[in-house]
Amino acid sequence: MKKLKIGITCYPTVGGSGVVATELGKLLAEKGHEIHFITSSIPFRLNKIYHNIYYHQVEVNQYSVFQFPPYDIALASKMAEVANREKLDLLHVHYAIPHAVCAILAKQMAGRDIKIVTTLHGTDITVLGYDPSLTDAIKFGIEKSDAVTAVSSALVQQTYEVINPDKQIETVYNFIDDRVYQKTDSNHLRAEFGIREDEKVIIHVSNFRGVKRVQDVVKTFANISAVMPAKLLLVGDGPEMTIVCKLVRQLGLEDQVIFLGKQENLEELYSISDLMLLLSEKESFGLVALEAMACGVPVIGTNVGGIPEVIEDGKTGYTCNVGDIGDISDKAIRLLNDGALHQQFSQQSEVTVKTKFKAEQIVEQYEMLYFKLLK
Ligand code: GMT
Repeated sequence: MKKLKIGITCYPTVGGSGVVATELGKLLAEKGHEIHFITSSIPFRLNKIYHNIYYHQVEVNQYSVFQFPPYDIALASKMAEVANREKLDLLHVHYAIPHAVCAILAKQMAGRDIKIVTTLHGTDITVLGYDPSLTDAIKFGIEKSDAVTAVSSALVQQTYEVINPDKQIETVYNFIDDRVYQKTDSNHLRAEFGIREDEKVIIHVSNFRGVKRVQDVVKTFANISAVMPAKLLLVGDGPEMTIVCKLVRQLGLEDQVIFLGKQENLEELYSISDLMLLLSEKESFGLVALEAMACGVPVIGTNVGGIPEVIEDGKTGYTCNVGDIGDISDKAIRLLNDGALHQQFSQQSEVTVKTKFKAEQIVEQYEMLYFKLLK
């Protein structure tokens, strides 16, 4: 199979879209392709040296006349420069705005028929798609890309509803590296965090934005801990943190809730957890749910966006209505109280990650798409 030269652009510092883009680049490199990350800083998941992964930094001119430094122009220029110098076959951009539009500009600047693949990740459509100052640019980015993918069928559907592009959009699910995300022996952490043997551990991981409804997680946990000994691990940080801390105090849960802030090596935290709660009001996929499932942790999520495509209701976890704290709590308590059911959900979660979301299969799906475009 021909080895390709692929430029990848993503947000390198935060969020699942950057994680998926970087993991994809790493796995493509392992298959022998040459990968060029064109980003504003080194993607944080690019944590080891690969002989065939290159990093090209986008530098933005801060000249005093600019009220807003022109990042988009700098990115497009860098993409065009790298595309020509390295003779890239294609640019794969993650997140529509501004990356897809920059890639189209770069293609024109480079003067070569370089192919553009755009992957939609969620908020680029479900939040930015409703902003009239961006809708037309998103539509343009989608329609002028050579191929467009979205991380769930729900996101494909929403893109047609919100943006109405004249373009075929293919679902390509997210994946995780199951060499990293698997049950590990991190039991020592329980004692270090002061978690007793008889306590159940509930985990939530997010960027603490309003859309994640972290307060619902705390309210659900209050109901759980009223009937069984339990601890809640809150992992991540963001705008809602102050309000969440206040709620924890109001509910008198300070001794049961452990705020961990941003963390790496999440597999160690998942491995001491019994249940994940992902109660977002918008979620195109829910990468953290997949990470938890890979470590054998069942997830209760909301039935919005792509979450029901990740969590099989009644098999690997449950899906509930947004804000229905009563139903979510009942299901959590039932699952945590029933050892046999929990074990069944836990095993099925691992199987689902290894089958429906198998990394090799998904990387192959992207490769097939690339080869089809370059035929
Ligand atoms: O969850 C976020 O707010 C971050 C956002 C991002 O752009 O990285 O995540 C989106 O992309 C992830 C990777 O495809 C998905 O797993 C998340 O579900 C999606 N977030 C939302 O749709 C809110």
